[in-house]
Amino acid sequence: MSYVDEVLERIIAKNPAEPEFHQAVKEVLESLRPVIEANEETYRREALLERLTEPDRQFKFRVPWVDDKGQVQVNTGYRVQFNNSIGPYKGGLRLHPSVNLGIIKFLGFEQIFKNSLTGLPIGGGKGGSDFDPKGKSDREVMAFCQSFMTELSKYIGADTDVPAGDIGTGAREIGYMFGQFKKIRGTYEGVLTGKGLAYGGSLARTEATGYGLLYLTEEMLKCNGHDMKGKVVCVSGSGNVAIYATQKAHQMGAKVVTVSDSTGWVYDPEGIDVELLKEVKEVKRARLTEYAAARPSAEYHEGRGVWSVKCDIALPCATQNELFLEDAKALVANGCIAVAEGANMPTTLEATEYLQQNKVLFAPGKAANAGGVATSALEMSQNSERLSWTFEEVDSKLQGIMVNIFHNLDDAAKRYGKEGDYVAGANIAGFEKVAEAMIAQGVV
Ligand code: NDP
Ligand code: 2IT
Repeated sequence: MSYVDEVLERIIAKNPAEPEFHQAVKEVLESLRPVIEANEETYRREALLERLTEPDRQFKFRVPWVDDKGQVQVNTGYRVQFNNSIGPYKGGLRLHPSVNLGIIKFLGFEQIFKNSLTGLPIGGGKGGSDFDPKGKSDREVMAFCQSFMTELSKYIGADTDVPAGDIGTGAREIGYMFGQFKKIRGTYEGVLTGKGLAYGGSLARTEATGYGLLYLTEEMLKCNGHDMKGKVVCVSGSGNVAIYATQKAHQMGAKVVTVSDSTGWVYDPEGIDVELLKEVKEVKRARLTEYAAARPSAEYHEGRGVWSVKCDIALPCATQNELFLEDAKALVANGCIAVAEGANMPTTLEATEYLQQNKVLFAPGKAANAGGVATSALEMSQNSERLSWTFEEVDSKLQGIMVNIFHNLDDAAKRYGKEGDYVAGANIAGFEKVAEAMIAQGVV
């Protein structure tokens, strides 16, 4: 049996209840086959794939807090420190009722390669909790965040592990967590990114993932004889990534006609009104029904359906496994030319394969959404030098990083005779640097 197949089999047997983790590992290892085969003896002796797929360590802890009625609630907290061979662990904190160890491990594993692709010195980690911020008062969110950080603070630090936002964790949650870290540890350090501008945050971090997604998409289109101008775009999600992807797409002359949340979706043929969307989602924390109620051109539909709308470009920006094979078929039938993942692993393996077979340009999340973590690393740099850069400075660095990522994965794909396969390109380019660092640092 090949080394890749052996490792895949062992991972499934060892971690049976973690389907998302299996999916992420399978995608990476499948596309690394040519690299592994070319170096099989060394990698086997080094047990490189076994070491790469086993986290350095993982923490699971109780998070008790008191709700507004005086009732004690208990959630589970996680932090998986996956790989720090190229820099301190770095990755977000997801707060969503679906969170479990397998989901945090898939996200942490993806983060290793994503962070490597940024070209910046950051390792891979991820964390979160099954706490649901939806419908909670600010006081309840603060109570949860303080309790979560009371435990998490034992494991993190500006030079060891630097968490950030993800689904359900935005500026409010990061603020409460930063306050608690400072109170417990007594140090003022850049231990979290995505901080408010008043206390060490970076300009453009809020926009970075969505903007970065569009910078990479535009470069991919350009290198394949297209551009963003005049394109019709379907976006899913309506959170941080979706909002700023929509804003940048509009700035580039495209028109975004859909957004969604976990209960329904909006079709707005005149183009999504970003200011209204921000008001509904960032200020009121309300449902998309409120967007539709305030916007005469918009139709609201219950359930899922974004990918049935005819578009040139699809940008899944909500969550994992939200674009299935039947969605991929609908996109191809409607003439879609490109799919770029704003979310982490939103496209199933079968859907990805179908899109690629049908010549749809496909940019995987670990490359396309790397602008968020890249700008987090720029926030770390600013914190270290105790300076703040202008919006333009950060934004232009972000743009350079995203263009560079695209060319790195394009080149890596070509080197292995897989021209245009950006999934393979991203996995290979991300892996090469991490593998080199792991081998150079010995068996640790
Ligand atoms: P937000 O919490 O701001 O928004 C998430 C959006 O996705 C919401 O519209 C939410 O709807 C929807 N959503 C979440 N879970 C589900 C679900 N199970 N089914 C349907 N819809 C769902 O998160 P972000 O925008 O920050 O994150 C979106 C994606 O981008 C995630 O995959 C995240 O890992 C990834 N990402 C985020 C980065 C960042 O910097 N924030 C960086 C790189 C990747 P509802 O409000 O109804 O729950
Ligand atoms: O998935 C991701 O890359 C993030 N949620 C951002 C991580 C970060 O450290 O900014």
